Amino acid sequence: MNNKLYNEFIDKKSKGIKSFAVLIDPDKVDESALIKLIQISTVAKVDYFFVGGSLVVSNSTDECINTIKANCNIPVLLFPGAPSQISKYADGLLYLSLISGRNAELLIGQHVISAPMVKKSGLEIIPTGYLVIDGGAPTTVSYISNAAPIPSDKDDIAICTAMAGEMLGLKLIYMDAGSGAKLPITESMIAKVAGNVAIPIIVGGGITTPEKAAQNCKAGADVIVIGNAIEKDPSIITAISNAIHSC
Ligand code: 1GP
Repeated sequence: MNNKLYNEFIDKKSKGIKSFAVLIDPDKVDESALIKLIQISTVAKVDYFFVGGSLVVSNSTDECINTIKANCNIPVLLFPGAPSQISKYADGLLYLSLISGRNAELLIGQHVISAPMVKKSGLEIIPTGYLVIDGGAPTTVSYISNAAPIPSDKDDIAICTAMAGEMLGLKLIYMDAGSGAKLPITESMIAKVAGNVAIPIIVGGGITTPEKAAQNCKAGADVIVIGNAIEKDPSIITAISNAIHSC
């Protein structure tokens, strides 16, 4: 298995270079909207496309990724809510374990069931500790995961969870307030987690402005993920990308 994407994450972190990932839910874009999104993202120098969601009901993940691959060179990482969303056409897989929850299925159960299929996919697998943080409203991820999120003001729980994930050998930490969160994760929590683990940190959920994206980077996020706000207005990609890359 190659480690190209992960080595890039590590290299960028060591140089303090921040990245921007545009999250695409295959259920929510048709082909012409997707092509427009790809064009804007290419010009804006978006670093990654994350593809997936807590609940993807259409069967269009392969098609979505093939459209991306046919139209740009931006790497595609799967961000799956379930093994059914795995596509061999992507470049890598965020192999998520929901370490903030206590639902054994999302910690290890689904991984066991899908292990042969995941291995056969040939994807670059990046073991990722997934922390869901309370974003002020029930989100799809909090409902589907059937697991309590970390309270937004309990920085210590987030720190200890991320530390445990790192010591278990996970290679990335993904702090997520959930798609469309009313309250994005606080800079205080991001900074404290970043101060206690050495692995790269992805932050997403409810980020809607360039200012917030930049503040999150300054607090210690290495990758900012935005989905919802871009679905509403893809033209914000440019300003957000500039803000992140100026940090
Ligand atoms: C959700 O982190 C992502 O899992 C992105 O959230 O859709 O709110 O940007 P938004």
